[in-house]
Amino acid sequence: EKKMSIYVTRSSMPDIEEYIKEIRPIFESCRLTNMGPVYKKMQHMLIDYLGVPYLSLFVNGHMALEMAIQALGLKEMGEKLGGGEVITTPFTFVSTTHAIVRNNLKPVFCDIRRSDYTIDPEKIEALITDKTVAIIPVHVYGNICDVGAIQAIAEKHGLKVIYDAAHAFGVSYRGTGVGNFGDASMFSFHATKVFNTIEGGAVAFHDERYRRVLHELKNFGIRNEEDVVSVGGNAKMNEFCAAMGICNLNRMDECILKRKAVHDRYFERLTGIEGIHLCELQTDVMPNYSYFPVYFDKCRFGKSRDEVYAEIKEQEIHTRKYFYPAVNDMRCYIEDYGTQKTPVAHDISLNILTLPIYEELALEDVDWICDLMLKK
Ligand code: T4K
Repeated sequence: EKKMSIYVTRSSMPDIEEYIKEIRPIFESCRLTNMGPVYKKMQHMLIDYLGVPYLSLFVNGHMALEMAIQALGLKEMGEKLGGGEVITTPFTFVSTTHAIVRNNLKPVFCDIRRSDYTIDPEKIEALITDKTVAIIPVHVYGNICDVGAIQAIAEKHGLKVIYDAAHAFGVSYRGTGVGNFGDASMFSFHATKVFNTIEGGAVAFHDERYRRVLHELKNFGIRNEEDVVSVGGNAKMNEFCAAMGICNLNRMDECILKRKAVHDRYFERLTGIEGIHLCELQTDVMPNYSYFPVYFDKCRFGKSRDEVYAEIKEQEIHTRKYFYPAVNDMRCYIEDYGTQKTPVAHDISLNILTLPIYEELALEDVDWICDLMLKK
């Protein structure tokens, strides 16, 4: 019997009737966008769910990050210094680096830790110069960075911290929502994420001053009909996306539990296999099971990451090499950067594979994927 294709993820979908119920008032009122009532309702629900003081919703995670950088004034700080630098990691989706560069800032790539693939705090200080304005670390795969160490470095050197929390929706550390760390955190609500609004994103922050700034930046800098105060763009979340968010947020806990079952099954099947390294759950952290990365050591496992990827793709199992190439090795960055200075990120990007994980993935399919991978 031919099996269906399995992809690295599959969007979480609410019941269609429930979505229709949420969008009916939008049809009736003809209020489709520009921070309408559905936007506001979802914003409040999310502030509650994420346990953050302030949250601004965006058209996607990328624009949320670009505008968080803008709101914090990093570009202007950089210009005063004759070109600002931002310390970040190359082991991420390219969006993180693009957001920095598109703000006329220079990314400075710091290496990552082997344990959880987040920025290595011990390597940050050596990269700080008199042009450094901020650190933009990534809670990659939903793993929380060493927020305490990063905060201490930032305070010592007077730097801003913006977290790319695109993968970390709903993750918390000892009961504190991940969006509370640093000056701001960006979340992505893309279709492929644990929580989706089709396309969408948000910036969480705790300084009330950023509320109006972000609100204006994503709406052309308009304060009121006759007053435009900044050179903003257009990055508002529309009402249909917000309605999708409301439906999906109602199912969040159930969705995370189902992901946990998939995660636990992979763990059970792959723990202790020679040459396979799994990402341990972090202590005191409530995870969201957003990705399931596996590191392959070809010498010990017998097959390389690329061999496993190709072999199981033949069976219509589409894993992904998140994140390969490392950003500093991408065509648009390699000339100026390259991975020589970030050997750990380089090695991880060459040998890591993210396996399918989503709510609807059957445990029998997890077993099947493991059987195929482990076949000698
Ligand atoms: N920072 C980080 C660390 C990020 O990971 C991301 C996004 C961002 C910033 C920026 O946030 P956004 O601006 O995107 O909100 C995907 C996503 O497009 C992207 O959101 C995500 N990271 C990245 C890690 O993955 P691709 O190029 O791998 O997507 P694609 O189209 O190949 O989709 C992957 C699989 O997902 C498909 O094989 C099937 C499934 N899928 C895809 C779509 C589009 C669905 O089930 N439903 C869908 O609608 O980038």
